Amino acid sequence: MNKHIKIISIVSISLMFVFSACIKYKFDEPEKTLYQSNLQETHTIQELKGLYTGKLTLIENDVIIKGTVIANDKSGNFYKNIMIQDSTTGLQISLDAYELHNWYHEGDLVYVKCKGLYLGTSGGEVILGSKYYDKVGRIPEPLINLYLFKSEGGKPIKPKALTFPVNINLVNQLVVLKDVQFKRYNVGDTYGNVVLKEDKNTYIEDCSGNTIIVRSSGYADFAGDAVPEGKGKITAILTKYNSTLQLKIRNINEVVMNEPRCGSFFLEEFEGYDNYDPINQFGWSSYDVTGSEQHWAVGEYSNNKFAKITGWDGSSSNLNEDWLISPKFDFTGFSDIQFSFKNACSNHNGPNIQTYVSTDYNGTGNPNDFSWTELTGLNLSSGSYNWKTASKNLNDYANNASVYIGFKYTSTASSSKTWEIDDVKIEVE
Ligand SMILES: [Ca+2]
Ligand SMILES: [Ca+2]
Repeated sequence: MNKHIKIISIVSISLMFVFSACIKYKFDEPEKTLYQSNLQETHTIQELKGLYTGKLTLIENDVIIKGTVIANDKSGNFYKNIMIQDSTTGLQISLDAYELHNWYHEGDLVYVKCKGLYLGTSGGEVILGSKYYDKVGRIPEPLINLYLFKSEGGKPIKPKALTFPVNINLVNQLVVLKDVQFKRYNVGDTYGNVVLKEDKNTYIEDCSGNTIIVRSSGYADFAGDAVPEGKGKITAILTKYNSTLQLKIRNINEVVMNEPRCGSFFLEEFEGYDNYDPINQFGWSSYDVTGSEQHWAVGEYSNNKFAKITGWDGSSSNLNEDWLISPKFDFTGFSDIQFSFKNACSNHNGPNIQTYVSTDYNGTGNPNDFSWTELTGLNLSSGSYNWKTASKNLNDYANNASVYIGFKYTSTASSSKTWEIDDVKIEVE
């Protein structure tokens, strides 16, 4: 074979490979991803949602919507659904199929012929799908291409700026939240529950202490990643589950936190709490050792929230031992650790609040099964709900990776004060 023929043969064989690769790609992808270019939307997404009657609603007319894909199942954080968005709002479409990201990429333009589909709710939000008993369910895979059509000309949607207080109109849309950080107790922990494969909440805060949940699936490809320490921005879908606003990450590369953190090492003002009773959020836990009727809860006075407990039931005192236990603190790398908190109490007779530190507490158990060292000489309120600030250096705990602070409340059958705790703060150097 002369040299030229040899080269031509190689080129031909290479072209055959390229050609067959193209054919294969075409077979793999488009059979479920139908393109149809002559569709015209009749309704905005907002108008479509307006057709929901308050119960499972069949779309009987020729309603067509158009939207851009803002989320799919690529990272595993969204399961069997895609989200599309137009100029009015976003919409979850429930689809009974896997690997939806191979059909509906972020930025793809999608038309939905809604006639024959149903509107229903999930977590209080209107979504689009098929009928499943008396609820809205997933559109069966073989039927998807009767309703969803792709069109040329799609491009990724730019996230809208999210600020506090959250604009509820941005729910179901792609948003970006800037100058925020994960709450201290989430740092270094995982995004999702990879062991139980369950959803998990982590919390984002701004430098003024406003917070929002970041909810991540245990199946997400980033579920086992460590939550970053720094401050920065997060791009995600703003979702709402009943009254709870949540950010859902679609791609972990959209969490960019590499600036220094703002604020104190730790500050808890108890303002962001939505479960008042008992306190069991943001890494705090209440452990009720005795007197199950009474325990630590969030109280509020003059637009200020705080942790509160009393053994007084309105007519008599009751026996109680109740612990309010902080998130776990990692003091690795710090030598100067200043701890302080505000406290106030009622004028009743009763024991004072006691403050302890533990390096062996496991985060969930009965605190009496672990070792605690009492912090003494603290500046405590003498009554009339006058706030005092107690402070103490915790330098003895420098470089300890697991430190808990516990506020121990006790009352007896004959004496009980009301105690309040606020502005629990740690500064480190
Ligand atoms: Ca407060
Ligand atoms: Ca109790």
